[in-house]
Amino acid sequence: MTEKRAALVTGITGQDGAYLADLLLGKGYEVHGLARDVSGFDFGRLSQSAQREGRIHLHGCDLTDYAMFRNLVAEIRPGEIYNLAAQSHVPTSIAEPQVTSEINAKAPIRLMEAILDLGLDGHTRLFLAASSEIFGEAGGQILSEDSVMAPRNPYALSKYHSYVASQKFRKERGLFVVNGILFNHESPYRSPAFVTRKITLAVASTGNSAEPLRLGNLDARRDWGHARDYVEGMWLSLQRDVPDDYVFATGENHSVREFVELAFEATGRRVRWEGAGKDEIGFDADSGVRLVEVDPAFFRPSDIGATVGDSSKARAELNWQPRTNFAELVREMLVSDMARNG
Ligand code: NDP
Ligand code: GDR
Repeated sequence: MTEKRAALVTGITGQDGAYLADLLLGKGYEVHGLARDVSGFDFGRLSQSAQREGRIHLHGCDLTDYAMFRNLVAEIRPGEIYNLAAQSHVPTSIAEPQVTSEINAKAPIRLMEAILDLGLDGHTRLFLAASSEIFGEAGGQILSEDSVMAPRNPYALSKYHSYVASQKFRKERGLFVVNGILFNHESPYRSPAFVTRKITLAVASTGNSAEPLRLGNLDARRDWGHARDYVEGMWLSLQRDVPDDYVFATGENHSVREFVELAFEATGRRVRWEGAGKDEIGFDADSGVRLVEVDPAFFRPSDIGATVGDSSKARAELNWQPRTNFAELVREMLVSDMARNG
């Protein structure tokens, strides 16, 4: 019998952790998952076969506890590590830049050092979750691996730090490390701290008399894909003979406003907008009930106006492509939240 390949996924309790664990189990990996509190891992997020087989080995470990983390890597000797753990919320990074830097920048660097110190560099391939935030404001320009990077908040800076450091580890020390430069990707497992899930949760739970949904910048545009498609890209990127960096994106963007409109449309309501800026209000076009209000508390000091990515390198070299379009994504998230409400 061939030995199972072992994979270690940090951030297993997060959105991408669930999809990636499922994908790896389906491919026959021995999956080890790490998070601060693994008791929060929801097995209900896995496909039924993965649940039945109960194959995930969970390890409670804070990434800032370097000694414990290093020991786990030494013990598991994973062939693949997917470093998904992060403080991933941009506004929180402004309030907590130091914590963000510890987890998003320093921990991946320590992880790369650990792989080398343990002599695992010929054995272990590492995927790092980089972000389209590293480009900063690009004025709607289509972004590829070669685009100028100008991070503009502590989250973006922390991801840029680890991205630059990893290129040194790859070029100068021979480490097999890949950056996935991930554009926004969403799913029913997205935390409500992010705008898409905030919208679908609210739309799924509001009747006509409920409180309006309060949002910030309605005109922000994002290249939104589905997390399920992006974790496939992560896996593909570690199967190549030579490590490299890849943009994962759909190539089109949509505004927060469009997301709101589609979500309400899926429940049979049409939004009529009135006013502008912080005074803009979204009414139910039929009943006149207030559905959406703008709340300046959700405005960001240096928000990025629009992102759109060019994933042609991943498409050509990895044979990767996003399978879920924007309308399908909104609908899947909404239907899932409506089902949860019974
Ligand atoms: P989530 O925020 O859903 O998950 C983050 C994970 O990191 C959680 O499991 C969390 O655990 C864990 N974590 C946070 N702090 C620590 C710590 N100190 N020690 C150990 N684990 C910790 O993120 P996503 O799944 O959405 O994203 C995965 C990765 O991809 C992240 O690195 C993110 O920055 C990056 N990314 C995501 C994009 C997206 O659109 N989703 C786009 C670009 C990049 P806990 O449950 O305890 O909080
Ligand atoms: P983002 O995602 O910052 O792009 O980071 P988020 O969903 O938080 O914001 C997207 C856009 O929506 C605007 N917005 C609001 N955002 C939130 N959270 N809440 C609101 O009420 C609201 N109203 C409008 C924001 O201003 C912004 O323009 C995500 C994370 O997954 C990062 O970890 C990842 O690196 C990037 O995507 C790529």
